[in-house]
Amino acid sequence: MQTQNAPFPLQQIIDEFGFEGEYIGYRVSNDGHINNTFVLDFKNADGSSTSYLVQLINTNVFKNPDELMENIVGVTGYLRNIVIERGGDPERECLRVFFTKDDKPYFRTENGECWRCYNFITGAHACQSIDDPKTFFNAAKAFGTFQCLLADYPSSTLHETIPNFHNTRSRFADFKKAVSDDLKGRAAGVQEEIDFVLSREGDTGILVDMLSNGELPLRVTHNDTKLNNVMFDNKTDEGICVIDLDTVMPGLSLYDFGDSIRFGASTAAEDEKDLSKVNFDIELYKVYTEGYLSAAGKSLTDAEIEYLPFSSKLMTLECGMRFLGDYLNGDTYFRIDYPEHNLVRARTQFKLVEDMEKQMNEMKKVTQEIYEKVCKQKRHTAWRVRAMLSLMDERQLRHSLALWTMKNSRFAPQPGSCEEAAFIKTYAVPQTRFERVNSAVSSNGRPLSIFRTVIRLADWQSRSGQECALVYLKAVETDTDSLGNTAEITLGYSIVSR
Ligand code: GN1
Ligand code: MG
Repeated sequence: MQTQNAPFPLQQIIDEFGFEGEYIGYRVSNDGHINNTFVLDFKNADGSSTSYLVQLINTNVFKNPDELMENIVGVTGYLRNIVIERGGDPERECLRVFFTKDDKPYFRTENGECWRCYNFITGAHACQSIDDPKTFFNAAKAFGTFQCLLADYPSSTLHETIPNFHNTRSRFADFKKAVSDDLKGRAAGVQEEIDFVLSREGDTGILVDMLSNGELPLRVTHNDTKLNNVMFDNKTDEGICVIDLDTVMPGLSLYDFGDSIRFGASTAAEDEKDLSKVNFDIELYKVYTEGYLSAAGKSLTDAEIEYLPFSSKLMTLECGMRFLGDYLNGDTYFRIDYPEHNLVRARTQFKLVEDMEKQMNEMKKVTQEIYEKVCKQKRHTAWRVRAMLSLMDERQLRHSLALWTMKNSRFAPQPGSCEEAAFIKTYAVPQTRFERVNSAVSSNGRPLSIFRTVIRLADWQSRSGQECALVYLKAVETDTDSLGNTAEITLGYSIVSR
């Protein structure tokens, strides 16, 4: 047993989390710049093996590990339920927090180190760069879906694990402080890079202001959507699980989109020294936009769509100024492998910003084109359905569903060959999970939400032999009385078959 040299308190980890089996060894898995991650392998009595992902939480970055883990326990539990409801494999499609013998989501060593443990996702891999554009498309779908799944998560229960994380204006203020403090005397050597940032101050407040003016909606977002924060299935290459949930907080969809483009739509690594190799790749931008909009586009507002290109540039500028600021501060935040590492990273980001600025018009054009292609039909349906909604109550919904099924299902009895009432009872609307797709104000001024769900009728193949899926929507109005109590009233349902 390699207990002696392990860079983690092995025996304590085994005791606290109650791992069984024989310890085989560990692998270092430090894809990120913040936490230290290890995979620990154990051999079970029956000869099989089990691996665990063990992480040393960076408490310099995450100052309040209790709040951090409360967020993650909440979000992972919520996602787990959805995966189970959808018939997926929760051990592979979401993270699971292991609890200690004292029922805590992490433990603290005598010297203050905080250790946590997750399930190790088997049969999957992370990607550091894009060899095949399909990978980027799959990452986009995974992040877009992640955002949709969390659309109804109670965001008020989430702690802000890093305050002002993507508040670019406040990041800019931090940067200016790093320049004026110049703790390591490095500023004079990087004046050109400093000026690059300072000349773009005007950009830094744009999204923040739109959020506070109500022009952009606050959502539950991931906030660190690097390509290597998705696990891809080894066989299908689908993005099966979004990881690194430390920064899941209320935020803008644009943060998630922009940060993915920053990292993934580049022709080189984040720390490539040869800047001639670093270019913004608009083809990859298109691929990501297509994947992201196919998963989340229908729930985005027009303003969100419009600012997708700008957010890509802004998130890249923000990350660059964070790297450069950390270089000036003496590299206290991001893990580095050599003294100039943060400076090298900052330079790649600025090169990408320049490229994006040059291609901004083209980015805007292709974004609109993709949006038209991917989302227009769905939007149109949503509006048409909204107009019909108040016409249908639940009984009528069941009725239509049953009739639709009779007409389309290969196995259903023909209309007339059985009692319609009995049939309707059999094919009652199943319990299912709705996702919010649109918000509006009802005619009496109350907030109105449109929810959507898909019911797959796997056993009832259609006459053409294809799997049947029913999409249906419901409208819910929220009523608030003078004491602030709220009640949700379902106004109506509508089916859109597909
Ligand atoms: C950090 O941990 P990692 O490597 O996924 C950072 C992100 C940066 C990213 C740059 C908590 O992410 O914000 O965009 O490095 N995470 C935190 O590569 O600061
Ligand atoms: Mg991270």
